[in-house]
Amino acid sequence: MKLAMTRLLCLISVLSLVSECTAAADRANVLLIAVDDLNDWVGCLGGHSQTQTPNIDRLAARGMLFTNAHCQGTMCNPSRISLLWGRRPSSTGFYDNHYHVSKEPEFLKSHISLPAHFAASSYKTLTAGKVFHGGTPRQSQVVGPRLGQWLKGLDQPVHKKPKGWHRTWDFGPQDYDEAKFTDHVTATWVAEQLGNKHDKPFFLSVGFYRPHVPFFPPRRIYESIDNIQIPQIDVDDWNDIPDVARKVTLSNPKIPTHDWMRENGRWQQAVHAYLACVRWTDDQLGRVLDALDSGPHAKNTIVVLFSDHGYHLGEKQRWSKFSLWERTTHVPLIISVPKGVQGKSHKPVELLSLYPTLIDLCGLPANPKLEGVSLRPLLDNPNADWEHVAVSTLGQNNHAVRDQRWRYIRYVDGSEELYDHWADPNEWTNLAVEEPTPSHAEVIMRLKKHLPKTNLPQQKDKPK
Ligand SMILES: [Ca+2]
Repeated sequence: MKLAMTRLLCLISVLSLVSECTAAADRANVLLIAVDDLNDWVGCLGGHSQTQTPNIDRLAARGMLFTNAHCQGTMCNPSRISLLWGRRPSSTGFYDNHYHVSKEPEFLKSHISLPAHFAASSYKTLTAGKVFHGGTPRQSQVVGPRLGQWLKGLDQPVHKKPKGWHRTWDFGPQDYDEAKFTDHVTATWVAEQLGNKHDKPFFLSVGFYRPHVPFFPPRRIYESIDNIQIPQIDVDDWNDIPDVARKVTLSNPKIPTHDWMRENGRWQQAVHAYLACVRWTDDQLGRVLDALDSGPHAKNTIVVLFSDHGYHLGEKQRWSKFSLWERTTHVPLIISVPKGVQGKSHKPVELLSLYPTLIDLCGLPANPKLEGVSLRPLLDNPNADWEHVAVSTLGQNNHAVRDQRWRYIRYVDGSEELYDHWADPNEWTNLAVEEPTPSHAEVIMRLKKHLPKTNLPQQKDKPK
């Protein structure tokens, strides 16, 4: 009797192992697509009337489009560290672009990155292009092409630049073979992986470089767009913005000033080149989606597309990222789950939610160090009750809080801004004046409660 019981227990144990293995094999694959410096100039978000992104739009149509998604770090490195390790910049001290994860700063050694978490759960992890800023192949097992932001000997300078500008700042068409453009090479490799069979479920992360500077699209794409429309500005916009904002957002000497762009007649040309880069990247995304759809993983792959942050092209009379305004924090975010709900969610969400969302969707163990919340309730019902806001950070103790209607900004010196997106989508009228109306004061009180309580000093372990 005892022997029979032991055999039965063994059998149950073997069956449960088999069942676990089956469950693991049945797990969905993940295709995580990062686009560098893409603002909301995509068709399905309506950010610019001349943008053409048919492939981003078709991905949005088959999944959930988050129309009110925001980055946590307001430039490449802090945004990517935040979403790939699941922690706010204010909880890690990674606020700027200096600390490359390839040098493995001390803090990150005690945390598990998103791809490493998937690898620990028996996923095959693959990567190509720019996913980690200053990246580290060690976070993935299989590493594809990781070319630079521009290609020496192929990309040709377009402008003679003022001294001191960052080396990447240039814009205009390029004339070499399109198959040699960095994002084309990346897409080719990713498409090949998607056509292959893999012995385990996979986590494939891909990062497209464009529309990051230099805005260098193929000439064919550049010349397909004309009569460029530039963004609207209000010449009096800066009259009600606190002084600290000027210091925080206009003090970077490495990027062009709006005055330089205007005085040199370059505003329209830069917008033109940016639009062309967006279209070019969208073409490469199309090649990846085609490969997925015609390959063996079409029905069992979660697809995520996001940008690390937005971008100013003259809005608020400034350029690039590095601000706490909508134009910097607002990002495209699409999550397409096999057999999932299709639609749009207008709730405020954070890129910080990607890590917990993906491990939730794939049935992986939780990671107690994550600070974001899973977006699963909104993937099931885009209008579900949602008490969360989106918080973005620029340097120590400068934050923006975004809900469905308002943006509240508080800087380290206590200065504030408040914008009503229903009345003022360009954020021209700061409502956090000396004596705000009672209703505005109430909004400020409510949003203030979401400011991070922890504001660690900037990381000091700069890589050598
Ligand atoms: Ca203003």
